[in-house]
Amino acid sequence: MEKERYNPQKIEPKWQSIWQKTEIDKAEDFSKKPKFYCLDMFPYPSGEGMHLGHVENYTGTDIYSRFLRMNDKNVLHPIGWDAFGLPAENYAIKHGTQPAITTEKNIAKIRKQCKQMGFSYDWSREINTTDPDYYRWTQWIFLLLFKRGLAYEAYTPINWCPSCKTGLANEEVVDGACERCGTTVTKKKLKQWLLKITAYADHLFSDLKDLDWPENIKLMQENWIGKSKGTEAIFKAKSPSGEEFDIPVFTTRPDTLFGATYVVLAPENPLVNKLTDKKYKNKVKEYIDKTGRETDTERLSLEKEKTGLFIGAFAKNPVNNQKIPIWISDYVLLSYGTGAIMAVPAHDTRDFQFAKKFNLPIIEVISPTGKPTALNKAFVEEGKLINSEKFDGMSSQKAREAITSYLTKNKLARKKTYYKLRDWIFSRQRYWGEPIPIIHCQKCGTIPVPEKDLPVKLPDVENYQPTGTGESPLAVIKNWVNTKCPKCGEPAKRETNTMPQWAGSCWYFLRYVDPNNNKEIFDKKKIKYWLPVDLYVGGAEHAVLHLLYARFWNKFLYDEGLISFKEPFLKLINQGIVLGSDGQKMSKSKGNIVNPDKLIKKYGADTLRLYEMFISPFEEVKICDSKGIEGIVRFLNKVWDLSVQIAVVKNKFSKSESFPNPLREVVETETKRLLHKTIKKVTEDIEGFRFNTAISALMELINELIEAKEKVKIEEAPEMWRENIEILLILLSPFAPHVAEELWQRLGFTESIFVEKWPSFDKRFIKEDNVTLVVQVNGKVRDELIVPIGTKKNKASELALGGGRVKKHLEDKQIIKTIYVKDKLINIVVKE
Ligand code: ANZ
Ligand code: ZN
Repeated sequence: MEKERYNPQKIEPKWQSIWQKTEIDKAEDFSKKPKFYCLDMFPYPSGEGMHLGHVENYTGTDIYSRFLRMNDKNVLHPIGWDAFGLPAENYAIKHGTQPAITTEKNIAKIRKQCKQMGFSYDWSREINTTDPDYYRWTQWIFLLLFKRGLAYEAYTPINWCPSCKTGLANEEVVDGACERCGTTVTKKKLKQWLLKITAYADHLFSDLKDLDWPENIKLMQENWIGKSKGTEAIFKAKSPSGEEFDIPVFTTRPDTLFGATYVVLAPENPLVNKLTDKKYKNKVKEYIDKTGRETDTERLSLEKEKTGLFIGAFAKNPVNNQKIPIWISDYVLLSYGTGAIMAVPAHDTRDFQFAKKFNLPIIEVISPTGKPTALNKAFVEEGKLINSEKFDGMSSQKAREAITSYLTKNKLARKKTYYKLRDWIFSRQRYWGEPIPIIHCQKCGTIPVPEKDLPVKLPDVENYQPTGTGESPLAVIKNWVNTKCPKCGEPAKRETNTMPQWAGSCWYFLRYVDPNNNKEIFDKKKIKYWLPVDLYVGGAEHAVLHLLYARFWNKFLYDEGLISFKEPFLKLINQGIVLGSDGQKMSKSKGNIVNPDKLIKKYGADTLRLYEMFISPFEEVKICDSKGIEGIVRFLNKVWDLSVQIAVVKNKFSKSESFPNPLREVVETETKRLLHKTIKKVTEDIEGFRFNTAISALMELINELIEAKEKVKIEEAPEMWRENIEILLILLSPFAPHVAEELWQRLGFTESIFVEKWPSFDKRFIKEDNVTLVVQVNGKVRDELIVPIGTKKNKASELALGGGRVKKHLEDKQIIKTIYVKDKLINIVVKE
């Protein structure tokens, strides 16, 4: 009979449909077993389908979920589609196909791929952010935010992408360019919806410390939120007409107050109008118009040539009543602190550049030694105070406190914390997003759509082209826009802006526990059982976008009493990025894209899974040259062949004495030891997401077993061989579920391998890395001890003295010293 070869194309679809039918991966609400919520960042279903980064992410969590289920956990491992956003819309503009239709097609494609990969999702919980039954609740949360004053409209200059023709959130502007298309972002004044994420700045910042997240992600969020503790000081100013105004300035360096030689207002600061002298008004207006188009990044740049104007007014430095001029300059932002600064050119780089250019006085007040130096650039570090009257000689740190409290007594200062975080610009002038459920009535103003009228469905349109005027394509659908005011019943108009692509993902992890509920957003009891998410895995590119927004909504829903946890994702792991064989990012233009479909077709999903997990540690960069894949193929063939051979031996010669093979006992002991070592290794490696080393342990195991077969035939020790192969298959099953399941069945099991218990290892079989230590008393060998390699002297002598055989040689004798030769001997020297 010809040997049957491993054929993934045959067995993989078979098991996928069986798992589908038996619903083996279903998560059970309220099960008594301990729950574990293992979440993937859900994909955007693009026309390209899955890429290798998805495969990597989802294989990792699939291994982990399968492993936990076999360890008797009730695992929630769901998937869904984050399907609103620009690509579907841009596709529609190009091809005229409705985004809803393209999206449906793309979802079908990626869903199929997920199934082909054998991912053990609970498919009964699938969600889609563009489904009205889903976005109804996104709109519902928006209305709740609106009711609490956390969603508001403002007419402000916003980031505008001239290519996407839409406003952008600050988080979507990367180095001055649009996060999506790379076009340089400009400013545009538009009426916008904003979410008051700043109300949560404090909690978003401080709660980070308890999260088991990669440090770099936490740091990025910290920097983005930008907590800054400092002092707000009042500079009294007089307008040309003699009116008095307070100019509050925010500074993190109140120790430098005596060096403040002028004040700078942001050009847009309302005080500018009040303080500017008549004869400067025209120039000031010109300057404001010119700078109004610049982005914050440009304005703060150290490379940018400083510009500015004196406005003809003066202020008083609160520490010494010095009269100092008031200027305006674009390097001061309206949106940060108080929109005004005290300029200390000696100790701040921008102020130094500005003072040099406009010939303003520079007074050194901090020196490294406490003595004046020759400044040729700003000295920005801390030091000792000089030129600061009674504070001279103090350290910066002390002086910050002392000067602040001195001014506070005179009501001229207070301690203050500011955040860099800005409110979230939440409206987009595009079609393919959730409609903002608001109605504008001439009489009643801004009126929320009543809850019973949700969802506000996206109407079909013919033209998806953004207008570029700042209106969404929805604005021209007259029969949709024109509606009645829910309050007074008079004709009114719908809000035509849509929500940003991040809206749906702000809360999707909550919906998975109750995806079909059409009475309420979710059943609180189910939330209580499943949440928070125990493990969240996805790409690091979401550090300050999705991950910040989702934390914000979670905190809001917590405050509303809808959920009882302040943080949604307890542990976060980022998979490493997958690069092409040339070590470059995969892209069409470079022609280095490796398509998972092709690999599945050629090698099967199990091989692809193992291959991606084997290339490098999970969190590290992976270079995908598909050379290593042949090694995986060989490995699976070995497992296949050995299992099939064992499967056909039907205990014929069990423990047979007719084969007195002298090697049998030795081989049995050796393989047992290796088996248990492998159980330990694979278990611990899966727990630590070290899939690559787990796989190499399995490879080592199969190689050793094949060698052992040369010494002891299967017929000679069928029980040993069965035990070996059964455990090997169980250990392999989370990584390569199809082949493990198939071979399990061939071994004669009628139940799925995934209902098996994960094996535990027996310590006794695991050879520790020990050495024999000779124990001497006065140079004579009296005992031997087995100790771990590298045992320290203290521990060794403690063990040596405790042993009964040594004790009797020590009785009544005084120990003078012990000599220790690590890993060899210990000699106890006593007085005879
Ligand atoms: C005087 C001073 C002296 C400053 C010195 C620094 C060094 P962070 O840490 O980022 O919060 N600042 C305050 N508001 C500003 C605004 N709206 N636009 C531009 N700059 C502004 O930075 C706080 C510092 O940034 C403040 O401390 C202020 O300059 C400047 F030797 O005040 B400092
Ligand atoms: Zn009305």
